[in-house]
Amino acid sequence: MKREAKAPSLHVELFRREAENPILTAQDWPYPVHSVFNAGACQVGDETVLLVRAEDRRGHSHLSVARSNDGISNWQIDSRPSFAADPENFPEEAWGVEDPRLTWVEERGEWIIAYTAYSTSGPLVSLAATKDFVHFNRLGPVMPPDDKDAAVFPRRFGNRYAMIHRPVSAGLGAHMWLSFSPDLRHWGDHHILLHARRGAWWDANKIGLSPPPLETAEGWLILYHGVRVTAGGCLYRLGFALLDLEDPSRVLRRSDEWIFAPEMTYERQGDVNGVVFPCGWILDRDGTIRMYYGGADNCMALATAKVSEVLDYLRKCPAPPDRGRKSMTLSE
Ligand code: BMA
Repeated sequence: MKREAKAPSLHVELFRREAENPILTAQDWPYPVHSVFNAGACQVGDETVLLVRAEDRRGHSHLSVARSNDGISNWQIDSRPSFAADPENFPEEAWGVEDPRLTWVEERGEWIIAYTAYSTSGPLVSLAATKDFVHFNRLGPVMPPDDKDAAVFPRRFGNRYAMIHRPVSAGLGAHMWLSFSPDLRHWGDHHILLHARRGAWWDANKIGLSPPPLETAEGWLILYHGVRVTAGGCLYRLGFALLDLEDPSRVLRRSDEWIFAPEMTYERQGDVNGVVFPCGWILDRDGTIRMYYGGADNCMALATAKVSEVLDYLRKCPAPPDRGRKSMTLSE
């Protein structure tokens, strides 16, 4: 794919695109796939590991492990699907597995993968665990359809794990919810976390968590995608929120403006035009956030930001009016 320079903008851009973008395409795969996008990401020692969604020519997706020392180039990609759908044992994976989010859970000594299992009744949230990205242990489906865009927090609150996810209610929008579990298997105490806005807003029609929550000194950093339905199709853009560290149901800040949007050809044109879709990010020791994102449901790209600049920006963002759990009800 042709490389291109980014057009100048008068906005302050928090994320800078990698010059080598797109960093991974279907042509890099060691076996035939149609497209690669929406990878989960983590750092394992000296290696960056991506768990990449690869779509085949049936339209079904599986997950492929790709490893690199610099997180940009020389990817070593597993020679066959690393995590393939297993519909015989897990019927909810009938139409594939998609969009993984990886969370290192220190007390368990393993990564918890939240992914979309595409069942014949619609997409739902499933969890799996791995210690090495070679062996995967499924915990099974944890939310019924339609539900996706899920990630587990890296630590418990009190005795309970917490997960953000995105159920869809017919005709009433698609909002981000927070749920709790004693064991990662049984989830409850569901309540709404962030609403999709309405009307002209960039995040009017649907919102969903993008990468897993990132712990910072000032709160859980949340990057989410907002969808606006236009005459030309859906536009997927990104915004920030900040949650209270000890009570993640308290939303401290939310950006009014989108902070990243499809601009480059590899984001504007693909199987689904106008999509930037990160499922993974890595915070490096020097304070750099590496955001790995799918471009136009077609390729993988990378953009970086300084976490200090992101937090400076969020400090200037408004505290949402529906801040705090007390003001929210299940019937909202
Ligand atoms: C969402 C998800 C993503 C996809 C995006 C744009 O609903 O299914 O996997 O990248 O739509 O098509």
